[in-house]
Amino acid sequence: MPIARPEPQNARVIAHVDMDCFYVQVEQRKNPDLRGLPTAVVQYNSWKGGGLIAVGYEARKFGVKRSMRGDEAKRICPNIQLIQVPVARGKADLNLYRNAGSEVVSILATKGRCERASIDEVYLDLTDAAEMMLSETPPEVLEEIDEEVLKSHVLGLHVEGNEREENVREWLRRSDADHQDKLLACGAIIVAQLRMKALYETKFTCSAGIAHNKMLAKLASAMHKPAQQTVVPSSSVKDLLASLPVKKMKQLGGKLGSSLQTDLGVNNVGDLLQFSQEKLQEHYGVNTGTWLWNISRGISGDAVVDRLLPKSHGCGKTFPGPQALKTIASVENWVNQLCDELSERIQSDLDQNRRIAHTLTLHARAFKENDMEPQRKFPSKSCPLRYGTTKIQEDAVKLFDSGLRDFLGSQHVGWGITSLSIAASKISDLPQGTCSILKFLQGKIPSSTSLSDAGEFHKESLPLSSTDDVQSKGCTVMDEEVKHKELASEAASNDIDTIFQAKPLKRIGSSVGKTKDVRKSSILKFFQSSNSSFHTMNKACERSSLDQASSSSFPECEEHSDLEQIDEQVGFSEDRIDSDGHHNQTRNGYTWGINMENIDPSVLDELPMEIQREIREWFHPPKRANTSRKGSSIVHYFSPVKKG
Ligand code: TTP
Repeated sequence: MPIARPEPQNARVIAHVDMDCFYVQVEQRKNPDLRGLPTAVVQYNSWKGGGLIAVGYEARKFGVKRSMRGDEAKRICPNIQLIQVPVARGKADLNLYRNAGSEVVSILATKGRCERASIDEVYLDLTDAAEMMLSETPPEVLEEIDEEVLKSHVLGLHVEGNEREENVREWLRRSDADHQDKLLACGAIIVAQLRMKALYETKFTCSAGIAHNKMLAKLASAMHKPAQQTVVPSSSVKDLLASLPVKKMKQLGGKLGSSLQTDLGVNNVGDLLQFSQEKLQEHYGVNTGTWLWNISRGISGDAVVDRLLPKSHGCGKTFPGPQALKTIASVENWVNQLCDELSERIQSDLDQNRRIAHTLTLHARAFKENDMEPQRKFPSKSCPLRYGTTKIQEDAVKLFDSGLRDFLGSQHVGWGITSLSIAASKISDLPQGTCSILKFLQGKIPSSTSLSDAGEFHKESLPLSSTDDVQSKGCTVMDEEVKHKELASEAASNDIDTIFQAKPLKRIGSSVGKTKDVRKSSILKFFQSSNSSFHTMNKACERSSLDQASSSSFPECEEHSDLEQIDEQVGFSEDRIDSDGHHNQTRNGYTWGINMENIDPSVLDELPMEIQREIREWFHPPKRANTSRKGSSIVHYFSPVKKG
């Protein structure tokens, strides 16, 4: 459900940056011989040449589209190069693309708050950088303006033929412009610099939208692609929305958008202007009604959330048509493979980013033979997540069993599974203070060098209790051919913050004037002069996964049936953000702590003194447990408590 938030009082400069035909670019960088050739990336599935998931711009000229199969693409573009997505564990392996996305994010994140919205797109809040540029080196004092900036599309600006760049230059340097437009002009310069930097350092092009809020920036970034940027001055918003079909607007693609069309006769977002706020609230409730009223005026207060890491990890696989899974054994086989991947990814997240996931969710799509109640869907099921591949596999299989029981009800009929996915969500930072304990344990384990080597400890120390209220609605319904992007998005690379997050954000200062030095370096020129010396910057992720064989009782699972909400809540897709612009789930909603009551003193006493001290210092005031429970394992000692 969209959330209505008023715009902050002071004008912001927000950019949405989206990579161009991203997987194709990654493959072209890997194999420079592909550059300039019509290219598409296909899902490994060999049926009719596999499904296209990314289409390069050269291939688009021939009419090749993402919805096509490889065979069809070959028919209309015989020279097309079809590159298969790497495969691991019998399914697509997106690590190459995740890591490539991280490279770009690290560059884009240097000028302001950065929210990674999917595997290949980010939002940037450039307000501070733009304000600083405006006060120190406003566009009107720049001797020269970079060609890449002059190629910007400024909505509402009348441009013709050769005068285009001149008109843009004038617009950027208007001394009589209002403060908002001046900020946007600075934003355009900053974004062009970032895009150029990304190109030179990663060899990837991207497109961008620059506006006063996320909604408008996102709309704008898709308007001129590839390798271009579009600016949305406030004065152009009305015209932009007047001709924007409702279905093109994020959050209006589904039922709400359909209802607007059928119930209110609204086809374009601007058509909403004819309805009063009260009328819209009457139809859709106070929040959604207000949100609709706002968006029809280009108002959207969503904040750019500082987040470079995904809020969940997910992986899935589809089994279309005859490939449907029809036996428990075949389902278990796939569940195990998906869990293996998920376990590796969350372990890597823990090792590299010190983040733990708390909820495991399984979702499936299923059918029944001779279905008497076709409306009944396979319910998504969640439970607290226990670390360790074997445990995750056990729990996921139990979630599946539970879902299947509910799905079949009392019917004894044949069934088939056409898609399976699992997700780890409710990710939070590891509590402070655990570090030295981990180090201690590492030291105790011969030849251990990574956090994962202390796996037994972390696995046991991770939250296993179900005391946290499970809010996550589970996993995205992942169709590998159709929703591959979301799947990828949910699980973007984990090595981002170890490489970049610690970097202080660089400010734009007087160096802005240097734009004249790169006048000859527009993105077009890059392509003209580019040679084949592309180098791969991918950083191999150190990965490890530890299998945990110890048994434990199966945690209660939770059912989620509202799939629309599920789709919205998982992954890099827009977060729930509270009125202060904070991310509800992992930052402000709760923090993990340790319940001293649950720590068995006899175990505590076995730890070295400095570790004991550290554990005791976690608590204010330190409180010696006096409620030890005989026979309880270390699993219970560090169970999470929810702080009010
Ligand atoms: P997009 O940004 O939607 O598309 P794109 O980058 O390929 O092309 P454009 O220049 O038009 O933005 O998706 C980013 C990557 O995500 C894309 O390269 C491949 C992957 N993806 C899928 O695997 N399946 C999908 O259905 C979509 C939409 C994307």
